[in-house]
Amino acid sequence: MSWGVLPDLVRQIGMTRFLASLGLLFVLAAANAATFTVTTTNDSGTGSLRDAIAQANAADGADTINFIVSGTIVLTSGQIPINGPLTINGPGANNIRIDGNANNRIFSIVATDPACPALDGPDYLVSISGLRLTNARRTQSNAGGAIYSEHSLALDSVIVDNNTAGWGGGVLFHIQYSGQSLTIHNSQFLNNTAQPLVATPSNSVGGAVAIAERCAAAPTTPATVTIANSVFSGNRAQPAGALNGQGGAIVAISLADVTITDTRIVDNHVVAPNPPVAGRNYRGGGIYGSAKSLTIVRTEIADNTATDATAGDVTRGGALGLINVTAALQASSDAMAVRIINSTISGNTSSASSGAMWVRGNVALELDNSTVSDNSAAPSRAGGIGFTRGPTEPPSNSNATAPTLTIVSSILAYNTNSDVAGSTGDFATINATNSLIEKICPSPDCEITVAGSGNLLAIDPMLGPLAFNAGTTRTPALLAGSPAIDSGSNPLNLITDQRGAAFARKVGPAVDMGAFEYNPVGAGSTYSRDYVQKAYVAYYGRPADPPGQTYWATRMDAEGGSLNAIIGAFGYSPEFNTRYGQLTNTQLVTRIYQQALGRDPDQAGLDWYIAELVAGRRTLQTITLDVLNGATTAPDSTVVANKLGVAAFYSAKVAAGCPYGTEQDGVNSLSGVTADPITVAIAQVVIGRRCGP
Ligand SMILES: [Ca+2]
Ligand SMILES: [Ca+2]
Repeated sequence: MSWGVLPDLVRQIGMTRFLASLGLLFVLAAANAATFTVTTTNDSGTGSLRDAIAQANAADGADTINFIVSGTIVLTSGQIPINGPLTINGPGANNIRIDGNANNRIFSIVATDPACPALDGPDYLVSISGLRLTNARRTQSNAGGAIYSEHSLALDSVIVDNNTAGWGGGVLFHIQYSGQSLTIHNSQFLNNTAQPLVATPSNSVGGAVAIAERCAAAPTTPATVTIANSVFSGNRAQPAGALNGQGGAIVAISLADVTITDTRIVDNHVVAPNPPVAGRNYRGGGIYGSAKSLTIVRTEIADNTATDATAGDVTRGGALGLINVTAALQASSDAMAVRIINSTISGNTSSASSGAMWVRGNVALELDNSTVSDNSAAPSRAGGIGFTRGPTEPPSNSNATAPTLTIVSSILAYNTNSDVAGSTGDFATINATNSLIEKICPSPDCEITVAGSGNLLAIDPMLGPLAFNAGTTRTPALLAGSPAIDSGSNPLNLITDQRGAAFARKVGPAVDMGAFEYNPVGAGSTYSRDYVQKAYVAYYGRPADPPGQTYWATRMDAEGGSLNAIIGAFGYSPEFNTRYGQLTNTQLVTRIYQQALGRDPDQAGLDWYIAELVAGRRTLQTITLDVLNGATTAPDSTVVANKLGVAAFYSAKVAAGCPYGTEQDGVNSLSGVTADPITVAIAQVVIGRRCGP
């Protein structure tokens, strides 16, 4: 064959067959990764997700899977293996659910899983976005309820909910490659559980996510875990029998560099069996573990618990358990570097000790511009942060290195019994700068001293309750007159406070202590306040809370009296994601109609709005304004007016000192209001019963 006949040959047999004849097809495939499309919600067969992934596995190179279906895919023939680089672009977590059928894992990201320490080839990246992964149950092994991965994994805009496994109820990420990464962005992990499901169970750890070395040999470095703009809520580590329970939401036992930003870790739990088993431990209601570094920024860690119903002395760390007792990692250069920046740790509980955090061994803990408040433990035990050393693992001639605490421009307050405590001889000095510590440790035996300048000790910081002060995470606001106002510092040159975006880190002459910057803004114009109230009712289905109403009214005034320019920010909130994130477009638009007008949309209106949503011309937030502005004739206009009247009544009661209650309380207050004036009177009586007439 001379080169001169090549063009003709290619024309005759086609380029693909020509290259294959030369053994070059793999080059073509690698260079032109294939795209497969899911066209059916069937579990298997042509057009199914399972078939698309099988084809991607068989094709060389990094492939892409898209969807042109929505609905639910129930996996009736087991988990789906992914053995190479792959991008799965789901149509949105509200639009498609992958259901594990309560007896399967969903994705297994591993090729051959050879015995340790062998690898199944080089690392590869699997990226998954826009899916809801639900109802998976790993009953064939301990690991990974919805996803098990031995390779780099990126999750974006996924909902992982109601999955169960021995460890990593949602996801187990196994580290074995230098440079391997796990990223979780814009996602929600809800109500996943680590609990024993197999005959030989391992410890129940990491209700939502577990991060661990695949092999027991020397830890892998570097490895990175990045979590941003996400919510972990309702997850549990729930051991039975002689198993430990650790990390209600997240457990990490590795030398990874872990970063968590702009995230809520709330209402997660470690629950000890009743009765607990001697020698077992139950730690870290939110997060437990060890890492090379753990950096937490603009994040809320709240209402997590480590609970033992018998009130025995077995639980530690309602929010966080931080541990580095590995015998080989006790030099100061091997300290686990933990930095908590612009964040709040509040309302967490351990039924024994260390309600906020339990810190053991060679850990260097630093709090920058953060607030640790309202955490609780058993009477006479530290509700705040507990420090201890104890033996190394494996045991050596000496105990583990003592942990250290540095706090900068931070607040430790309102924790039961004491804000800080240490085992005798294990912890003696807090290095503090421009910080407020209300109760250092129990008197009269306190052996902990504070070194540093600019500190306020044994003083009330005047914190408000943990609340959405118009941010996407909750903060305890500084109340007017707080000594923390303008008493802090900002060596990290932070631009904003915990709430991000519009909230400057420095307001007034100096930065405030803690995660929240006090800003004595005006209340906003009456027009803007009324409009914001209307938007709360229609979009969130509840009356505005006073700080939120003030904040958005002020911003609306700054935008020239239009909410349109900031409606996107108004509508982006964890509250919305948590309450409505799992609804379809039809359900969402219907809900807006119900909340604003107390009726379902007419079919033509519904169809039109959904088409606008799908085309990206409108968002739910702008539809909310459209629906409100369109309600100009009775009975719609009457319903809007009545709901606003009750909402204003509710907001006024709260402004006068009545607790807002839960978001659901707010929703309930308006749910019965219609065009009939009697419903307004009834709603006001119900509110008055709680708040006084
Ligand atoms: Ca492939
Ligand atoms: Ca200030």
